[in-house]
Amino acid sequence: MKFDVLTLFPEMFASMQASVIGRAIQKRIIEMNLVNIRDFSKDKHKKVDDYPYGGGAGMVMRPDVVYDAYQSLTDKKAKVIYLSPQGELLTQKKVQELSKENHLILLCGHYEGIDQRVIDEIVDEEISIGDYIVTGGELPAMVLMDAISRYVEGVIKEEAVQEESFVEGLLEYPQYTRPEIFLNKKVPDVLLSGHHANIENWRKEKALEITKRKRKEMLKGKENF
Ligand code: 4G4
Repeated sequence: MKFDVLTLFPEMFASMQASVIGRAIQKRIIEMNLVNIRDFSKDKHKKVDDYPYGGGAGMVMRPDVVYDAYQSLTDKKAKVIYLSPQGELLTQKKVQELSKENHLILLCGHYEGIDQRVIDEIVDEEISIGDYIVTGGELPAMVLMDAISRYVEGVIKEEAVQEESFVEGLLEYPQYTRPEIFLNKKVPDVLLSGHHANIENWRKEKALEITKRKRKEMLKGKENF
């Protein structure tokens, strides 16, 4: 999977080099190409934003600079995703769908966003990672890349991805590791029993119980559970 990222703050993506995604990048399973939108400003002060027509607070990213940054990428078939609070809410289903692409271009906005004309011209999908605002599209882009990368072969153990579908549509069952007794609390006996069918049943029950307690609305239309 190749990600091209159009951003004013390429340094923010250094944190992707750590942990699981960092290893996938080293293994060349994931490629992250950072393009600094500011490099495409023709202004002597490298300006990329300007006042909004019609007035109002804040600044808007200029369409010509963003367009030139996009045009510097040569793959015109790659899907372009704009991370924005107005986008379609990201779901695990959407993440899985996007993981089937070979190449994605992620467009990160700042200030009050980007001039609508260039969005209409180059963006295929507008995605939001949740109903809240952050200062730029970079953190949402990193969330999206991380979530997608987990589905790319070789990034994480296949069992780990499959375990999630075992309790699909439910919250996760609780996890335990050593020591067997911690602060006078013992690990549930069934998990030490080695009885795989009982363990599976216990985990399904717990997943259901936790979902009922924390996220009742997730069970709507699943009354057979
Ligand atoms: C585009 C337009 C995404 C990008 C406006 C981006 C939240 C999300 C931004 C803005 C973002 C999200 C500055 C309002 C950058 N905030 N929920 N901010 N704003 O996915």
